Amino acid sequence: MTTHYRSCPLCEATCGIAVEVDGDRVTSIRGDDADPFSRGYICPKGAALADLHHDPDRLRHPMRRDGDRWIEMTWDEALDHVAAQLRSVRARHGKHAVAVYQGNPTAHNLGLLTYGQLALRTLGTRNMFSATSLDQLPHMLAALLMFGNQLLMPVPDVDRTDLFVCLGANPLASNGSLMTAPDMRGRLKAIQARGGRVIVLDPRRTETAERADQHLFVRPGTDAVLLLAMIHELFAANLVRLGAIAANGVAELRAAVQPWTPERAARITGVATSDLCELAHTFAATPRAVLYGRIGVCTQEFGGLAAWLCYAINALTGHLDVPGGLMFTTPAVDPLPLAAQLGFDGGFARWRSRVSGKPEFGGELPMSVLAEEIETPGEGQIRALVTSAGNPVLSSPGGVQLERALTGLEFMVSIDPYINETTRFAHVILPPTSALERSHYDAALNAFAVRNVAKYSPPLFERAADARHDWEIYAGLLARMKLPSFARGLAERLLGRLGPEAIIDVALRTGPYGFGRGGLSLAKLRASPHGIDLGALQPRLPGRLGTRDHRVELAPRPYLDDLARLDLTWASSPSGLVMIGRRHMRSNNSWMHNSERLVKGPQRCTLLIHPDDAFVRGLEDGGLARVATARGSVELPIEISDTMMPGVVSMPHGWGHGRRGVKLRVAASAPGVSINDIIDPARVDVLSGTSALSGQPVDVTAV
Ligand SMILES: Nc1nc2c(c(=O)[nH]1)N[C@H]1C(S)=C(S)[C@@H](COP(=O)(O)OP(=O)(O)OC[C@H]3O[C@@H](n4cnc5c(=O)[nH]c(N)nc54)[C@H](O)[C@@H]3O)O[C@H]1N2
Ligand SMILES: Nc1nc2c(c(=O)[nH]1)N[C@H]1C(S)=C(S)[C@@H](COP(=O)(O)OP(=O)(O)OC[C@H]3O[C@@H](n4cnc5c(=O)[nH]c(N)nc54)[C@H](O)[C@@H]3O)O[C@H]1N2
Ligand code: SF4
Ligand SMILES: [Mo]
Repeated sequence: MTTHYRSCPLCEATCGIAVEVDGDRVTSIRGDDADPFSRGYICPKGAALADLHHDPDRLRHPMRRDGDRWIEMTWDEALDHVAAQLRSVRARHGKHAVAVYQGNPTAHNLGLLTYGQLALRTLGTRNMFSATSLDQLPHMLAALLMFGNQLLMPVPDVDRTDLFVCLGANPLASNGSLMTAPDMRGRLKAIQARGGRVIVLDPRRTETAERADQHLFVRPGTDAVLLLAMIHELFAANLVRLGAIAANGVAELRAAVQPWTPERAARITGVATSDLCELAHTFAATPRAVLYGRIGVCTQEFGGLAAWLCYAINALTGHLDVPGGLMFTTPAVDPLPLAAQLGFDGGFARWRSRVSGKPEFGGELPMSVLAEEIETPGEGQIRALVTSAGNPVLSSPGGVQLERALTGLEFMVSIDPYINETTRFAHVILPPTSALERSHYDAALNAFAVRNVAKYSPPLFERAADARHDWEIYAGLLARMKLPSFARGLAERLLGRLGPEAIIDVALRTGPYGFGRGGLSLAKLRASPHGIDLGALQPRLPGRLGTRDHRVELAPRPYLDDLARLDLTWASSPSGLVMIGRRHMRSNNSWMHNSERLVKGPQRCTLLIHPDDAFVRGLEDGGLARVATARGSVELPIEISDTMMPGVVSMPHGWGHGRRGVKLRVAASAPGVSINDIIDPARVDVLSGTSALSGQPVDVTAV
């Protein structure tokens, strides 16, 4: 029996885990008490890493599809075939005919972050897609327009704040996002223990709200109105104090908030005028306070505006770049220069999508256009698709339309360990090693951590014979693609042999903690298996800013222009039933329902509805509801609960495993239904192109 220490790569919390191994079996996974960041915390998903590793449904060899049958291939056969197919499509239809979709685990996988990025970006296609446009794009856009770099997203300094205002996030279920902070329950308790307060604004009284000092229901999609009115009140009460921040746009912002009085906002948001004003005053008056907004503010019709205003309100009250406020990190591996070198450049609306004219962001198009770009004939049509660590059939709105589109592709390859709702359409699946067979460094998530930390995890198991890491799959493909110039030379000669560790070592040595004797290096991290704490967050402005004049932009033009749309939409008060999502601690997007230990217990794919809304529709707890939109309907069990705001229902995403051809034996036993089958893909934040996952109008009836 041996114990290995490493980081859990499943969510953004990056918990330290202690994995006990007997031969080639994992016997237990616990929290690592000696990890300086997570201090022994672990959630139920951490232990499920063992299930993923041992899962008999996890693919161990490349697979080729022949109709409904899957046939094993050797790696050479598979990589040769995939490269030849992609080259053929490029030769016949041009480079934009090959589309790419990168999913969420990319951010948790060093090989995908480095080699995957490089390989996919060097394809040179405009049809790049990722989970970004189903997720944090509005935050990235705000970072680009306000701070001058799309990766410069500030994080809440939870460990030193005295007032944590949480808008559209449920860290007690999600374990935090764009806020890497293991054990958020403990960290929020610590705020309260030092006399501070936690305030949650959410259409559901969530797990986080239950433990907060105050919870306010806010109507889905109205956060921008709420924040505008709070800023209106700040100006009206003369409470705007920028502190040490140098910023442009204060006067423009002041003018922009004038129409948004607290009284008007109350009618739209459902937050009482007195509560809204009190919140603004308390926030301004608390020296160490932070307002943190996450996916609930991003993935809605006004996600762009809301994400901007979340950052802006912190800046206006002197809570940006100060301890206890919203801060920029100093990660040991700085992703800003690294991303630029890997071809991940910033930019917005430099071009628009072919069919419906949605804006590019960071070289990617929003997921809301993938299906139409495949299905609409003409110059520039997508003919081939590479999916990498993603399951867009379940994770993007319009799942049914996307399924239809996928069947029309000339070629599809998926780099993925499972035959799931998406990859079953691939012609070839290239499965990577399991997370326990490869090394790990949180190159992305450390940049959003509430403390500066660094930790390297070596591979735990010797990889299975004939298994390939994600990075090796990409290196193999890139070499065989015979792309012109740069990529080919670099990939074949250099990167093909080095591996992602070498990139991290160089980045560590040249990073902020690397220089001089005793500086950080991979060797130093190897000698510290529990990880190294590099201290609390430090003020970074103005040096860190990428804006031309090194000042924060408080009122970028695209946002001011978008206010007219907000005004038009909320000319009348909201009505009708709308739907939101929710996350559960024992689930992780769409791909962890094949773990017995995680899915056991009561069915979690249910419809939450307020008692009054249930009563008028004759719905009974435990009965079956039909939830319908113009896109179709799904049926699922009803859970009546006063944790819901009246007028709002909730169902989780990532379910719907009952589709034909899915090879997930455990998930098939409680398949659930997919919310994204009925969310309208045309509902987007028009400004940023991000899908509006939240606030979908629905009809609910008893079955
Ligand atoms: N309605 C609704 N839709 C949503 C959301 C919502 O809140 N509501 N949330 C959105 C958000 S925030 C996100 S991030 C997306 C997620 O959307 P996706 O990223 O598309 O989906 P996941 O469910 O994370 O699927 C991950 C895929 O990666 C594979 N995988 C896991 N680990 C690895 C690995 O190491 N290497 C490789 N190559 N593959 C791997 C899994 O088998 C699975 O197929 O969903 C979005 N969709
Ligand atoms: N257990 C688990 N953990 C996860 C994931 C998972 O699937 N399961 N997914 C991971 C991923 S990919 C991400 S991006 C993060 C996301 O992490 P979080 O942002 O914390 O995500 P959620 O838990 O979905 O919390 C979003 C909250 O927004 C609320 N909400 C919905 N619409 C609105 C609105 O219009 N306004 C406001 N104010 N609130 C609204 C919802 O009720 C919900 O409570 O979680 C990550 N961690
Ligand atoms: S919270 Fe759970 S899933 Fe996330 S890193 Fe920690 S153990 Fe892993
Ligand atoms: Mo996400």
